[in-house]
Amino acid sequence: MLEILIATAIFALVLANVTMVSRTSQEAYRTGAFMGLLEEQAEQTMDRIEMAVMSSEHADLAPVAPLFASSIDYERSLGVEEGQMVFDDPERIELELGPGQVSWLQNPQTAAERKVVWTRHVPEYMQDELPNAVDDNGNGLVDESGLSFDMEGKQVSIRLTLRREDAKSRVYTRMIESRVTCRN
Ligand SMILES: [Ca+2]
Ligand SMILES: [Ca+2]
Repeated sequence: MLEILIATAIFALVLANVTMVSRTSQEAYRTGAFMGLLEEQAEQTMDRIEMAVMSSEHADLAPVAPLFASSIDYERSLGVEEGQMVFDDPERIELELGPGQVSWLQNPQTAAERKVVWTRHVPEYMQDELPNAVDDNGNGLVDESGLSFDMEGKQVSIRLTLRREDAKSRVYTRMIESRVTCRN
């Protein structure tokens, strides 16, 4: 009788442990999956921004550090016709602070404007940066936004931060920094 009791108790303990372990790993999986999605979204958006900047032709795309811009206006070349460079419609990539999203616009601020949202979950300020007139993250820019551009010669630096809360109010942040060369 005692043996059966002990066996039952051990079985119950083992079962409780198994349940605990599987809950923990499910939790870890959810956390990892959430962060994975955020990373994927940041990388995909950065790829699009890089492609746009690399195929643009015009100078003065962005200010020189320590100044920065949270939008970039550019035109893509369609080729040369009768000795003249022909450009596609003007485009813009910008951070919209209210909804916290990065949008791509064609013919911005005209009747022919087209807009596509590339990503949401963009905070007002870059990772580790606070609105205090101090360069908190030590990158030479003060109070830079969740999307920022600056230029040095033909090189454009791009920084994108995504921040998102999961269902348990845990905050996840992913920042990607890149430097690309524009064509002109
Ligand atoms: Ca900074
Ligand atoms: Ca700051």
